[in-house]
Amino acid sequence: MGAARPGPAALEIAPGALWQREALDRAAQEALVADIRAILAEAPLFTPTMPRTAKPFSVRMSNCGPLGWVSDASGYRYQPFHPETRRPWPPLPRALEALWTRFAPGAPPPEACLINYYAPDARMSLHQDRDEADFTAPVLSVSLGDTALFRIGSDSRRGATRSVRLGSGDVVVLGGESRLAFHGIDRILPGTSTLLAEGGRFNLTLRRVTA
Ligand code: MD3
Ligand code: FE
Repeated sequence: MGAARPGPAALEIAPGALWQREALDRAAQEALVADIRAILAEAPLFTPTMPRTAKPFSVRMSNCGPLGWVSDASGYRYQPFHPETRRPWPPLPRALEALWTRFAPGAPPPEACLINYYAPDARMSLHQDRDEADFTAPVLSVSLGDTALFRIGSDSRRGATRSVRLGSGDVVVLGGESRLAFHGIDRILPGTSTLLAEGGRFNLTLRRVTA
């Protein structure tokens, strides 16, 4: 926050992955956080577990939109209801639909928004997102709160990777070849944003799930 950053042009951080720094100003970030808090009041953060090992994720999650991503003993999947309350996910806020129109013009409407919350010590190991039936639509990521050290490689786990610091208000559009790229969050840089009173970071990913 605060410090000047280079201009409005998107940077291609991997083939097809466009990083738009400070796409959202402070007021837009605050409005989105208010939307997220209202969603979490209806669909609380839950702690997903790994299918094989039952090990808990350090990231806590919720969703909005018709479908939500969950992980538990039965595996990874999209489903239309919260795993604990069994209630339908809250609808997608209009502001997120507008971001999709702005950054993924022409793509079919998003069906899921995964909400990831990173406490200062949370991380996400290198993985691919391949639980969707449609890989032609991009994934759109919005970062809110503390800066994260994000790593992205290629569609091979052994390929070279590049790291970038995702700040609050940054948007990344993962399309084309990058849609199946390995990626993860190596760490959160605590105390780098004043957006969230509790600290840490929200990441929102808008996704098309069905073909
Ligand atoms: C590259 N989230 O939810 S966002 C995830 O910051 C996830 O919470 C991270 O990886 C986070 O699955 C990274 C950037 C991102 C999101 C989706 C992608 C990069 C991606 C899908 C395909 C390729
Ligand atoms: Fe991912």
